[in-house]
Amino acid sequence: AQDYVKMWQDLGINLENHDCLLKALADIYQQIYLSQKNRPEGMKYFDFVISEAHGLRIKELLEAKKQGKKVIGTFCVYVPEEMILAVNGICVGLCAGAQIGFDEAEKVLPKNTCDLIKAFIGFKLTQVCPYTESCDLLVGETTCDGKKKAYEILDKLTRKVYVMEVPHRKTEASKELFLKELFSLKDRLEELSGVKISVESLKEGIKIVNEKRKALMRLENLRAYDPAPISGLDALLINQIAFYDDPVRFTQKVNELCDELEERIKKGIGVKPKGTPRIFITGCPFALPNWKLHHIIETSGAVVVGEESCVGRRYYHTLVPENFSSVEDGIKLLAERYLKTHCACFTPNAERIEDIKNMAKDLKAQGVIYYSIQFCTPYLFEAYQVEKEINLPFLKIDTNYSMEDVGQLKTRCEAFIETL
Ligand code: BJ8
Repeated sequence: AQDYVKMWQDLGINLENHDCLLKALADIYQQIYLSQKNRPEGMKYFDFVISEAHGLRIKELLEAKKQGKKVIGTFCVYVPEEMILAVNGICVGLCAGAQIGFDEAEKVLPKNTCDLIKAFIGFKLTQVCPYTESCDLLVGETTCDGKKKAYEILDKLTRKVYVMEVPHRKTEASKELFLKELFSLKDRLEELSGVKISVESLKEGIKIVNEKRKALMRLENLRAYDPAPISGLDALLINQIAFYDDPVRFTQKVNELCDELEERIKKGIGVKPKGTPRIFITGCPFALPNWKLHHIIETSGAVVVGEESCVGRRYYHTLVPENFSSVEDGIKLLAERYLKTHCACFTPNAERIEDIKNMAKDLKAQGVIYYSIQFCTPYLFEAYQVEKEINLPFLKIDTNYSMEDVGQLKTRCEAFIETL
């Protein structure tokens, strides 16, 4: 680990803050993840990736940078990773899921800001994230008001932010606007990397990301079995790692794990007994290391079988066609694909409700838990319509990253699960 210290120092990491973070993480991981029973063997790789999240992976990024590759950070699943790969870049998701640097963050952000935003600003202000520090460019987007305004501040702090406009409607005009934005992003990425996107490189980027999404979809489908072959916590972890691991290696490891899960299903092996109540979660994203709700549910006698979330289905929902003959056509296909993501920042957003219904049915869920991060207006508002249209027992959870309400949430989840 000694050479990591030097690496972190060179990146400008605040070693004292960073040490506290790593220690806290190791403890929580032990307590939440490693204490689970009947985990698949294939989870060993993902445990390893987590243990080396600030070590080996950062080393890989820095080595790639030495060879001229650019590292590009993103905060939202509307930013096309395929285009980043097409300029030979590396894409890393930077949303943050821990209460770090909140005192600092609250000096620059309103108190009533969602914790996801407070966390990425807090991570920056306390200099604890080697990913943020490794990035050559941070791509923000105009989704919710909080993020939009936070990127202005993040740019003051880093001078590296580029914001792409994401429309809020699904009209023809909005589609045109989004397409134009992807062309502008292409220019920015080409300028940064010195690499022009070609039909071949775009196809290659699309292929890599398609394979990753297919593997994640395969994993989701396997969660439909009873007994569930994998815990919701482990599936969540894999979905979180999808945002920063090497995509080709990651895909291979997810597929290997899925092979194992298929074997388990054949033999009737599960993480919990057959007949364990099955919970489906919908709502805000779960940025790493936000494991709170899954942990509460899975220690309350249920198993989480799926997530309609950006760390979940909204990330891997649709593939991009791989046969096109110009860069322009390829980008058009990307724009179409990305606008099939149904985030609550859009209005109207009825497709999201359809997605939730279909997923809950496919995954044989018995109850839906609606998760929103406190002060997240878009998802809090949509809860009303989702509840009205879902014909399943429904529990709404409005929480934040603190551990203060864990006892209360556990009581509510237990009571809910008992009724299923
Ligand atoms: S596509 S969900 S990743 S915008 S939780 S910061 S919405 S106040 S994260 Fe998101 Fe893209 Fe949509 Fe997905 Fe704002 Fe809500 Fe906070 Fe949120």
